[in-house]
Amino acid sequence: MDAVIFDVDGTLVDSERDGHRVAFNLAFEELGLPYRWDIDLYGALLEVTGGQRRLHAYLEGEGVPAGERDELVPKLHARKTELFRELVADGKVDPRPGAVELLEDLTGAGLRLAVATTGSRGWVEPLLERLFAGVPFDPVITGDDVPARKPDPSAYVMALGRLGLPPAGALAVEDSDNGLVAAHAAGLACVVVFNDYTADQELSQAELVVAGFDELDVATLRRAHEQAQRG
Ligand code: XBP
Ligand code: MG
Repeated sequence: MDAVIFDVDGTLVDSERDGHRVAFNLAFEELGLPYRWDIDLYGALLEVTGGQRRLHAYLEGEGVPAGERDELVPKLHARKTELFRELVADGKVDPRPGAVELLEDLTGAGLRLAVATTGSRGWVEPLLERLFAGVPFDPVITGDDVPARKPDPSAYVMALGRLGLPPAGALAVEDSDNGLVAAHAAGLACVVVFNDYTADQELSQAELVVAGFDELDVATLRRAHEQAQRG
C-alpha cells in the first residue's frame, strides 16, 4: 500500500447536514423559492450524488419542467457553492474526530495521500486549506474534473492515474454506499467510516466498516488492504 485516497463529504468532514444542506436552503431562500430541505429529506436526497444532479432530481420530483430546471439549477448551485464556502470560512464545518490525527500518522508512515470527491472544486480547495492545512493531498480530484459522479469510478480512476499506481497500490476511505461502489469499481480496496446518514446503507462489501476514525490507525488500514489483495 503506497497511498490512501480519501472521500471528503461525510468522510473527512461532517459536511452534509449542517453544511451543504444549510447552504442549499439559504440559496432557495435568496432566490425566492419555496423549497426547504429538512434533515430527513436531505438524507434521502443524498442518494443522488453531486449538488447539481441532486437539485435536478428534486426539482423534477416537484414538477418543475426541464427547461426551467436547466436555467435554475446552475444559478442555485453557484450561489450554494458560495454560501457553503462562507460556512466553511465561518468555522461551521469540522473535520470528523480523529481524521486529522490519522492523516498525520499516515504521512509519518511514508504513505501518499489523495482526495477523490464528487464535490465542486470551488469549495473543496478552500475547505482542505482551512481544515487540513499542511496535509499533502496530491492529487485532489473533484467532481469538476471527471465526466461522471460517484458511484461512477472515474474520480478514483483519475486519482490512481495521477498517483501513477495500480489499484492494488492504494486504499480508499469512504462514508457511503455510492462511494464504496465507486472505489470497488476502480479496483480499490475500501474502508468505510459510516456516519448518521449512511449507517443503514448496504456497506457489507467493504473490506472494513467502522463507526469512526478512533477505530482506525495505520496498521489497521494496512491489514484491510493486505486482506483484500489476498482475496
Ligand atoms: C458528496 C456529494 C456532494 C455534496 C455537495 O458525495 O454528493 O455533491 O453533497 O457538493 P461524495 P456539490 O462524498 O460521495 O463525494 O454541491 O459541490 O456537488
Ligand atoms: Mg462521501
